[in-house]
Amino acid sequence: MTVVFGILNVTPDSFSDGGSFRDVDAAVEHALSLVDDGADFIDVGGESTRPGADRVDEDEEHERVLPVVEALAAHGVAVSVDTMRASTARLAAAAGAAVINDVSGGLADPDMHAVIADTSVDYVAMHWHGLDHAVPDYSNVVRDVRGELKQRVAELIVHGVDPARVIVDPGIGFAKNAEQNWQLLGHLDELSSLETRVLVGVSRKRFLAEFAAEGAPATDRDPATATISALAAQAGAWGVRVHDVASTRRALNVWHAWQRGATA
Ligand code: PMM
Repeated sequence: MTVVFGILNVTPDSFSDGGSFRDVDAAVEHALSLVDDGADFIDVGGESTRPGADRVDEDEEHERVLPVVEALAAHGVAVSVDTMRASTARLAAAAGAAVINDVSGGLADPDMHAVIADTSVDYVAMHWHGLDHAVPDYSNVVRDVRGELKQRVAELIVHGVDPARVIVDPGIGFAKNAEQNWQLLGHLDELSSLETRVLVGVSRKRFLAEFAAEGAPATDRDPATATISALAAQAGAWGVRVHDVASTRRALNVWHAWQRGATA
């Protein structure tokens, strides 16, 4: 069954304003409701990845993320940490995280791959082209993204990381326009030939606005997100990363029933 990562942003505009006990409680409560909805992992992020967003100070990121990781691990929840910093990855692994989700694939911090090699966590290497998300001149977006992800996996192997611990992610919406996002989704199966697991994150992203009512809040993009989750599963994705776990889990259950019918 396809794995679901439920998104838990511990940034000041969400649950946390710097790690006070009450904020940790609120974050844990929300995470547990996502687990109830069917999340397999809770993906804790203390730094916005929006284009041009200011980097969060290192200590600040640690203060936001680590108490939540510890609390969730104590509840027996499988935790992923969305970070581009090797220091955060190291401390998060020590605090009980099972996965490090690095949107930069190791490009933002030269120490990241060595830290991953030193720990036993699984590692998501996402396709990334810098903090500003500027769209490069791809010759063929599917081939280029696949090629760059292959390079990230090769670098991890050189550092001594078993590729069985690596998950690649095409980085939908990161340095890609809507048409390029659709090309990557439509050719998702081509990433399978990298022989790693594949994760896909489209949740509430801007290119889904056309499938929601005009001017509607981002939550209106959840049906489109859930549909893509099922289609990604069909294309061989190992996991999806979403805000609204309940609707994606239902869509995946439908896909699963369809699969059972197909193989009966
Ligand atoms: N997208 C965002 C943040 N982290 N991680 C992975 N692995 N894949 C993604 O597509 C991804 C990510 C940005 O989305 P958000 O700001 O809505 O969380």
